[in-house]
Amino acid sequence: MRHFLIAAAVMLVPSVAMADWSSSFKTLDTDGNGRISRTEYEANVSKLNLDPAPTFTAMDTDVNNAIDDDEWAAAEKMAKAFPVSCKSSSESWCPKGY
Ligand SMILES: [Ca+2]
Ligand SMILES: [Ca+2]
Repeated sequence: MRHFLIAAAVMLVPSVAMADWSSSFKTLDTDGNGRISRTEYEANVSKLNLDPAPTFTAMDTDVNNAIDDDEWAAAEKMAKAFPVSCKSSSESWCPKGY
């Protein structure tokens, strides 16, 4: 039983190679109000080592100058769907038609 639990715990540890977006949200939301402001994003995005990092404008789909949970989740999906050719570009965020 003990061995089973250890094996299960190992499988639950996320790959360190993948960015953990839900903890990244907390890293960016420095005042803890549940939304990432443009100021918070631009001050802290470099800590995440995202390559490429989405631009604030690309994520803020309702243009209220804040990234909420839903917008962050959408950004995660976009980033993980990024084609390799897109990643080789230094452009901040690929055009929608890729
Ligand atoms: Ca905030
Ligand atoms: Ca927004």
